[in-house]
Amino acid sequence: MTDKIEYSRQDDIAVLRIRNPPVNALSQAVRQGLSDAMDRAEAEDGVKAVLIVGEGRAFIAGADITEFGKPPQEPFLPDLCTRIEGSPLLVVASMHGVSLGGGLEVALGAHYRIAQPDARVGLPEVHLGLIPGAGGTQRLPRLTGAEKAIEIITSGRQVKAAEAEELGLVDRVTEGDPEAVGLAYVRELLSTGAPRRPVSELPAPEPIDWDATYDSVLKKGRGQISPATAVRAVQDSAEHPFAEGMKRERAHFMDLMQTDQRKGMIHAFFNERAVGNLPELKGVEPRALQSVGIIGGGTMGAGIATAALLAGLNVILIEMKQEAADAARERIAGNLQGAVKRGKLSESRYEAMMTTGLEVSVNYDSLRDVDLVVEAVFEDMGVKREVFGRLDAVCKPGCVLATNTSYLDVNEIAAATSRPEDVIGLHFFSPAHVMKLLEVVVADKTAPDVVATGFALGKALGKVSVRAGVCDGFIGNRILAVYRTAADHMVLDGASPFQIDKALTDFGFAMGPFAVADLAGLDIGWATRKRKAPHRHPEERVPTYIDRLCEQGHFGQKTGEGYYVYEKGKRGGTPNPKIAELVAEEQAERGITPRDFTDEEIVRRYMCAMVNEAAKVVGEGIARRPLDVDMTLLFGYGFPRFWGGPMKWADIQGLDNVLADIERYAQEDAWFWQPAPLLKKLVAEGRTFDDLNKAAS
Ligand code: T1G
Repeated sequence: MTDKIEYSRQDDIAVLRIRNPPVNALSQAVRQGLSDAMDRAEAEDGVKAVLIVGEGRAFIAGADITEFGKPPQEPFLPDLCTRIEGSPLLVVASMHGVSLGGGLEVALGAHYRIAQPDARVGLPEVHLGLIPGAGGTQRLPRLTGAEKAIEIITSGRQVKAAEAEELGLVDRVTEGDPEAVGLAYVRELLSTGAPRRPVSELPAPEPIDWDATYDSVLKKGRGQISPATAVRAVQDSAEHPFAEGMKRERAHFMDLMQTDQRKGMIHAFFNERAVGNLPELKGVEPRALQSVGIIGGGTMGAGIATAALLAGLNVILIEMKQEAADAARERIAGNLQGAVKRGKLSESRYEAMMTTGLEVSVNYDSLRDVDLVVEAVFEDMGVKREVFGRLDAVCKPGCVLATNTSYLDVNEIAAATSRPEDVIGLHFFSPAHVMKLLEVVVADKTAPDVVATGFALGKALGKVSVRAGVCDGFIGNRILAVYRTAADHMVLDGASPFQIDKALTDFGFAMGPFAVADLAGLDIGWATRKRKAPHRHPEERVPTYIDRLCEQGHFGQKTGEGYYVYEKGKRGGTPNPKIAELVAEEQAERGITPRDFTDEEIVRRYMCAMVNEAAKVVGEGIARRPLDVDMTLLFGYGFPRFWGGPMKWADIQGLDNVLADIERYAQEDAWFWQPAPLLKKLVAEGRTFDDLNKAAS
């Protein structure tokens, strides 16, 4: 037996304790150990029941994701679950922490299930581009019915113990040591002569409208295929005997295991964790972080304050005037009330945050004891430097001074203080208490422990923090500017903004670039174009048609008209007929004869522009690794998670194919399509962006 399973006897009960830190993933050794331990329990005299428990903080977190993509090794998990279920002994699972994926499937193979009140169960395989592959799509519907099973599987959500008990997923919820309460439950079952209760022998679920369910899940998946596949697997549980259903589930599972979407989503899973592991921060202690000062209580400042309060930090928010300070307090209250309404925050904790957690002031002296200050004032260098000069005078030695600027030079801001080593960029994304991405922008003189403090704040706020160097737009906005320009060029050459938006939402983006521009406000892009105009390269193609709309005061959703026309109270907009006229005028001025674009070419150009600029960002060291770009685009820019990020997408396409396309496009516009040196280097060496990730981690 492997050392992953500790076998012990409590009278007539065999206890199988899984020991595979950190979360008892079902590695081959664990599967082998469980199988051997079941054999042993059935062979020993006097054993009437088996109790399965997990050591540490989780029952079982699921199959071992590090094994995916490698040849499967026996015992296969579905066989193990069926083997456990088929035991002549009474088998009970005592669940605590999380029981996810294969973890829940092992528990469903048991005859009874007891859980801790704070335990959570779920089948999150769709978040990995898969479906449950060890009987989950066959056993769960037999307990909860097809509709609820499909909701749980396609959402991948974690179900709290109380709800799981209501659904019949667990039989008992009892507080206490999982082994102790498990043993007591087994003894109760034995004393009452409770029968073995194989879930597979329960009646098949009642049929539902499978095709309608499949269609709605497919639509909701926005291009991701595994949730819809799960519907078909559950349908199999209703239409075939259990054994046949298991075969069909396995076939679906193995097909999905081969997909690019599974590669992309596993890439995202591991790199969401790896992105915060920076070699240069190993052993670097962050500074104390109990109280946070925020300068500016507009949407961004109030959002940051909300995130900090929700993380249990004390917040002192500074505004220039009492009226603005009061408005900021209202904004924060509104944000927190949203969390209360969603059941994420209790009324009592809300009251505590708004009374003792938050102080709003018009006096900078209130900041003298805070551990970190982040400013979210107007995006103007003069204003920022003035604020930092005041912070330098007021804040205690060692206080971290952070700017939330989205593109200004953090070195220049740091130079406004006597302590540039304490200055860092913390670029939040609006709404700051919702968006997960945080760019931690490291200036030339930023001290390592200040960088570590930026990451510590990000972790406390539940962010995905990415280290960025200083340049215009850091990582995300710099790359966005380029792929957005590629879209603008396609409009000038004949594609409509509406076709481009649709092609990209079909590719998996939540919104296309023009709908995003309407949401953010066309005035922002307009101001950026005016700011950059004096420095433009003569070869740059910058469309002006949309400026005409801005000059008329149309800035998108906030004014009711932009690329789209928005009706009050209606979601989404309809294409603005003015756009075609404005584009045609500019094409005539530029002597362009518009041509047709296929959706495929639109996506390809858009993605090649994104990857090319991303390769420059990595090559220049603005992003440490390609995975840092992937996580930036996933968590800040709505990039479809099932591709894993633009760099993973490029690896899957083949970097040689991407470079060939860029070189072909460069024949039309050599200035815009200058191939990134890093991309050319990797292609020449036959390496991938993932090879770089491995070398850098
Ligand atoms: N396999 C391998 N490693 C895993 C793992 C897993 N299933 N889950 C977590 N880890 C590692 C993780 O990479 C990290 O490593 C460490 O554990 C702590 O994780 C057949 C096929 C369990 C809720 O999708 O959701 O079963 O970075 O930092 O925030 O149907 O991890 O320390 O080196 O996330 O407390 C289904 C995935 C698999 C669950 C804990 N299960 N994991 O969160 O810690 S597919 C999942 C999680 C499956 C079957 C199918 C979370 C967590 P390192 P962490 P956490």
